[in-house]
Amino acid sequence: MIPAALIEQLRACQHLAILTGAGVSAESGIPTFRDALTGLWQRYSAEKLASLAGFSKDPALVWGWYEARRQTVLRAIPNPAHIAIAKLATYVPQVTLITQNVDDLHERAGSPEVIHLHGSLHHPRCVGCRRPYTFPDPIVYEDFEPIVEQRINPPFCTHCGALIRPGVVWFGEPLPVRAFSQAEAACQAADLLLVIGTSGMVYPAANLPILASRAGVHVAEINLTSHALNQADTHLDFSLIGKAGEIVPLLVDAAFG
Ligand code: BJW
Ligand code: ZN
Repeated sequence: MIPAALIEQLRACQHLAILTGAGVSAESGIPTFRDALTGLWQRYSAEKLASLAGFSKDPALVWGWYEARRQTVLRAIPNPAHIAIAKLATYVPQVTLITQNVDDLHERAGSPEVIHLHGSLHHPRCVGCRRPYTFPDPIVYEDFEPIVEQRINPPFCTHCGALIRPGVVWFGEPLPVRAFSQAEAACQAADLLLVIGTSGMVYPAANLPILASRAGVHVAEINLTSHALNQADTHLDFSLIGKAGEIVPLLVDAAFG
């Protein structure tokens, strides 16, 4: 059941900010990080696989893991949550879509602009000259078993010969400065912030709902389980519990259908 007050606020909204996390892509078959049993950090070591120290120690292991995840994403398709979010841009005058996800499912669902706070699986770069690296064709390996710990030969830069690294933000690394400042500005200037499918445990992204609520922006959470955004001082105006792929289309239809 979608609260009538939220439907009204969405309908009247001039600037909508949306912050998404792994839960929005879960129904496309992409594992989240912290969900019990299925979360990536339940099965794999973040220190070994998602840190610069881990990459420096064993780049082939880290590349195997990221390549398996990229292959999973290439085979995945946007779900009704991505599609309903993309539709919002046609109804609301200004939409700022901010994602912590490293997949491209928002783009493939048709969202015109996406702010990626934690980078992308699809945009690796050189650790030396920082030039972007383009994956060779064929992009999809037919015989690649996704999500298996297997080593692959890391790519090297054709310009300077240095190692190529996955284009994601690892623990202890700064977020892209422009992306984060755009996200901060939007979360404080919007009328409404939808926080969809994130545990709100990773900083500084987890500060965005706090900034919004301090600026008087209404905040609505959509999640399988309520995290109350992990902050006693975040005023959550609405908490909609359920699958993003069901609730987001219901909300968009209720407001604009
Ligand atoms: C559904 C659903 C369905 C499921 N429908 N919902 C302050 C305090 C403590 C620590 C720190 C702090 N500030 C910084 C830190 C350190 C650290 C941090 O936050 N640690 C915490 C874990 C304690 N942060 C950093 O290191 C960041 N960098 C930094 O702070 O730099 C400072 C610096 C400045 C200047 C110079 C140098 C440094 C970087 C963080 C990078 C995070 N990277 C990752 C990996 C990306 C690469 C990869 O993919 O491998 O990003 S970690 C991982 O978590 C990934 C995600 O984007 C991120 C957030 O996860 P998300 O999306 O919330 O997923 P889950 O799994 O946690 O939650 C899923 C949710 O979906 C759940 O709520 C489910 O219920 C829900 N759900 N199905 C609806 N169908
Ligand atoms: Zn280079």
